Amino acid sequence: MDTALSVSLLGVPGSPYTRKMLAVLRYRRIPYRLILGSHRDAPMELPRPRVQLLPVFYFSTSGGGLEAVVDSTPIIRRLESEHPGRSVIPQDPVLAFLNDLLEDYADEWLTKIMFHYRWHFPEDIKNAGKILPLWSNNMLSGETLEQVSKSIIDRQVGRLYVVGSNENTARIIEESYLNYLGIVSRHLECSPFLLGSRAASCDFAAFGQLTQLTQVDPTPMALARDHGPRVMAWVGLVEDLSGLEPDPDGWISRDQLPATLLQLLKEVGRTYVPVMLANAHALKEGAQRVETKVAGKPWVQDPFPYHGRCLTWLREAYEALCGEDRRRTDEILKDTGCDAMFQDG
Ligand SMILES: N[C@@H](CCC(=O)N[C@@H](CS)C(=O)NCC(=O)O)C(=O)O
Repeated sequence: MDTALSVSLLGVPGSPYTRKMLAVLRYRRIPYRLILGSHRDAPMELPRPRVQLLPVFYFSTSGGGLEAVVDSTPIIRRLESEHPGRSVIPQDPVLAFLNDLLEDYADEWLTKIMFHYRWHFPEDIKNAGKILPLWSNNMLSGETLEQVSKSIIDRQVGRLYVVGSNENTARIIEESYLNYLGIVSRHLECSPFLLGSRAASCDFAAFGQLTQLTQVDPTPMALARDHGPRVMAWVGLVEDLSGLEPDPDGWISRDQLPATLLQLLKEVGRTYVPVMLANAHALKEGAQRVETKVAGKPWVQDPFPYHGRCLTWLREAYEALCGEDRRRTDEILKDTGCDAMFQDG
């Protein structure tokens, strides 16, 4: 397979992170080749990644070979250095930091909402059980589809606990989706993207999860239609931003953040922050369970080592802010609840 001329990646339409990366590649006008499928469908000659996640990117190595890389957030930063222009990372260090935070919130909290709705209610389970196997092989016979559907449902419903979706947390997750739809709808009334008139990586991260929530799974799709049609429409727009000409001055000003962005940061501080902090605490103590409260309601889940690493990366980004940048960041985060992540380290 000729992988030299373009970026090659392996992924499927039902993977929010695959959708995130495809939208980044289109917006950035980076030629790419999508190999449709999961790990078991990957061509034999391609290397395997260390962790079996989607999407997998295949990058050329200096020795003329290929390396298989996963994890969308660092891949976006790598693409920035290898393909200049049409950047999705704001230059202002304060905005770049807010972008990191909002990208991680989308990747790690919105995905809880996505996975919860996909595998919690019977109608959604039935829908995903049919569509996901067909997205891997659309010529499955009806009989095989029944079998594959059953096994994927058993596996994924059995993994709800991984994202922290359980009877204790279901209402918290559902409430946070409605809050998110409300805040982002109001934001989009005044701004095309989260950080201004040009798209940032945090937009693409949100877009990835929202492709599933607003276009695939029936329950969250109906909620988006009723409570966030503007968000639903935005997802259709962000899918292909290849024609958008980014204005060099299109980022919001660090000194005039829209009120709706502060509301979104408060929502981040209300949900994702206590869970990330409690997770880090559980990992440090070697505890069996993460236990905390979100808006006064109990949140219980298994510890998740990857989230511990996300928190470390965010803290490193915060520590790298100097002088006036740090001061302004602190001012923005104050009263959002997000400040707790950077005081506790
Ligand atoms: N942090 C990773 C997360 C990637 C991820 O979780 N991918 C999902 C599909 S969207 C996956 O491969 N999950 C493993 C599985 O379903 O077995 C990223 O940003 O790329």
